[in-house]
Amino acid sequence: MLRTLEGGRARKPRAATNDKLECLTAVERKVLWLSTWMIHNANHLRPNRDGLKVGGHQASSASVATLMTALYFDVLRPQDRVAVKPHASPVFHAIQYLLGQQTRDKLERFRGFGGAQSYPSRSKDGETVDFSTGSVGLGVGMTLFASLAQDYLRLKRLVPTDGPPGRMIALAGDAELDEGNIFEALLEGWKHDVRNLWWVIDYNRQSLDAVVSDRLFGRIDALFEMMGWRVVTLKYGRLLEAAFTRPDGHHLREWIDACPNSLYSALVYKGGEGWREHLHRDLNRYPGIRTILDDHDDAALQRLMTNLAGHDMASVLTAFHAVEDDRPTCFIAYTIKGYGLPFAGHKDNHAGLMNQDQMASFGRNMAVPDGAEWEPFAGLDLPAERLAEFLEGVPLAGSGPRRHDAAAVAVPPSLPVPRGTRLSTQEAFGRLLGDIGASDAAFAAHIVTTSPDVTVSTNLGPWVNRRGIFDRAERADTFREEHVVSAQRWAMSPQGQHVELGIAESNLFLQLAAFGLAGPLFGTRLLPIGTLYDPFIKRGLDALNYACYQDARFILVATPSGITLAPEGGAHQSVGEPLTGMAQPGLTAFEPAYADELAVLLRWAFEEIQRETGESAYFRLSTRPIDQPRRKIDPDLADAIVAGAYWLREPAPNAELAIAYCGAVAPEALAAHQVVAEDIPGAGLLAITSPDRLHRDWRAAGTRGDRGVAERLLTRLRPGAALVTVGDFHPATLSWLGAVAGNTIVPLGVDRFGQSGDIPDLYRAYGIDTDAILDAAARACLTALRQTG
Ligand SMILES: Cc1ncc(C[n+]2csc(CCOP(=O)(O)OP(=O)(O)O)c2C)c(N)n1
Ligand SMILES: [Mg+2]
Repeated sequence: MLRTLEGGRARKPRAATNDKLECLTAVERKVLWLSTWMIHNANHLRPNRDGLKVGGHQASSASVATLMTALYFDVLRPQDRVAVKPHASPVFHAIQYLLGQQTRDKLERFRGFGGAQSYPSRSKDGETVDFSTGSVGLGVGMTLFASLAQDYLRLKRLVPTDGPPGRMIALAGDAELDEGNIFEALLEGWKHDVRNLWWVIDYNRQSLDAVVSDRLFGRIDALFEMMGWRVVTLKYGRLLEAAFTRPDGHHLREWIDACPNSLYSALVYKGGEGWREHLHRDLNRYPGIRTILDDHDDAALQRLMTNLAGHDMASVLTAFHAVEDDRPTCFIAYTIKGYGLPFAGHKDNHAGLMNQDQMASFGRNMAVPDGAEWEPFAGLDLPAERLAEFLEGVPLAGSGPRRHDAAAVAVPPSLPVPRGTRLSTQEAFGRLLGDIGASDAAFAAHIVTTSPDVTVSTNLGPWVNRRGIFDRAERADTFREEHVVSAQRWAMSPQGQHVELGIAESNLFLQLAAFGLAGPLFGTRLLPIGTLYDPFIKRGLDALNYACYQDARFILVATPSGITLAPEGGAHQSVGEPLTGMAQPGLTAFEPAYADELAVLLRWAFEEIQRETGESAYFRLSTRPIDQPRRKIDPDLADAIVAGAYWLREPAPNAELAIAYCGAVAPEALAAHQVVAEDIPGAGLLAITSPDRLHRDWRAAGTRGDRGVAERLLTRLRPGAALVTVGDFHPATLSWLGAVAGNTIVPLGVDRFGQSGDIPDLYRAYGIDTDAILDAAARACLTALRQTG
């Protein structure tokens, strides 16, 4: 149901000058044309080699042409950052083209290789895209966490604060509000009192398949207001508002307000005749309505009845400019999906494309001459010089690069290895970070940690005790003030360097994405570290993928992991995450066994996340305390640890067997190796710190034409020698090693979960204990003998 306008309690509007309004209206027309033409060109005019529909979203684009024109050509300031709903990409590219930031060549290759991207992409489209979008809902949530990141930097004076803060703006489709991550983000944002945030909802009441339920949307205002947001509803344009003031006009308003979404959409599609029929049927008893109907021919009636505020430039500008404070604001802008196009309002229009005839007729309406389809000003009523001058004066034009080139943060040459003869990697992580927190190392000021309600149980406690929790306001640690003894000191202040999040893992990844883009977005780099339980990576996996896709840089510490957290049991055990770590572009995965390895890797990660061609890093850690090797790590060993593997026990030349282990199963591998070595004295024991790096290097070696790390290590064995791999993860994580140098492999690992127990029971049940390794070694040796003689 179309709802009644509840105007925002914003300030007195500033009227746009007529001159500006004329220019913006002309530009809007061109934006609509170019976005439509770009899609048409890609689908109908470009050679098609594979017979696939190219696609593009003409209807979704038309829906936001007014809103985006208003934003990009008038409202946005250089410091503002925007996430555009994914399927409005053509509108975005058209806008950048008119601003001189996008080439015609790329528009012509829209959705083609190297062309303008189907969905706005930071990494593929470059500079002009502030936040990538594609998976609906995530771009919207991202703006909220970017706003928090901006507050974090400004409150600490890590960025200049003489200028005003940027507004973080999302242009969202209405159906994006179906995504749970939006609500998770809203609640988190309320807790952190986020500011400078605008969500502009393209309220066309249509999703991909359907017209949106009337009842669902009855609650939007209340929801945002409950979270402390201002809600500004842009419902009717000036034509309709004028009609409502005519005699009996209020009946027209009531009729539209009560009109179900599906009927309104269907009538938009049918046009003037359809409106007339329904209005005659329902409102004929009011003379004023009969006069309105008589005054409008079908075309004019269609114009009137579709005159929603989201397509009315003056109304849109008034609403945007009226908001001058930093309160988060949700604009609900009523629009029509496919506005101005032949399939406007049709429920099946999401993937609809205009055919050649429709496009030709649209071109005639737009007065675009044949051959001038890409011309920026062709067919517009205003002189080209006036428009060019207008474009030059747009606040965004000529404002310099949108991305900051933030200085790198120097990382110390080494991190002190936590002391102790028996340690778990999780404990080592806690101590490493605690030591950094206690030090006065300059780089520590750039570290920010965050965790979804597992700060203490992932061992961030020592760090937080040193560095405090971030909050906009100073808040005392009540337990401490009341002298209640606790190991955790939780004072909150703007100086705090830990952002405590609620349990939603999706928020964790969006927060890491925002912190991880602090350099390019705001001008100062942060070194973000997020901790969570390894299996719950899956809960936020799409947001993690989203963060990596936009090349945000952060360190993810997933702990505890695997069945090694034995008594914790089933639902907390992770199996496939190392494969995720290998398969996720933009993320390098590590699973060290020892504290000294972790110290080397964490230091490396602080640099890696700052390298231009670097990646984010994922550490899979364990709560299992194990005996630590007594050794000093020399530079060669450090390099090998980073490269992914080294011989913990060197094999004899041409050895017949090696055991390769990764992570917390090191004691079982060592024990098995000791037994095996009695029969096969030259057997090797390979420590693997990163299946991911090893695998990548193996593939890259083929292209480089050298042997690569894994092959160089394994060719120390005799050709076809037996190899047993073992780890607390899916066996596929390492089974590929058999192919590197043609070894006879028996991969051990975990392929189920769901059992509590202690480590001996579980390792036995899942076949990764010492006996299982010995059995596998015997089998591998027998097979190797049979195969290679
Ligand atoms: C997570 C996710 N699920 C599904 C899709 C496929 N999809 C793309 S657009 C869309 C509907 C969007 O509707 P709305 O947000 O209202 O946009 P508009 O009406 O403006 O096209 C869907 C389901 C997607 N992009 N991301
Ligand atoms: Mg919609």
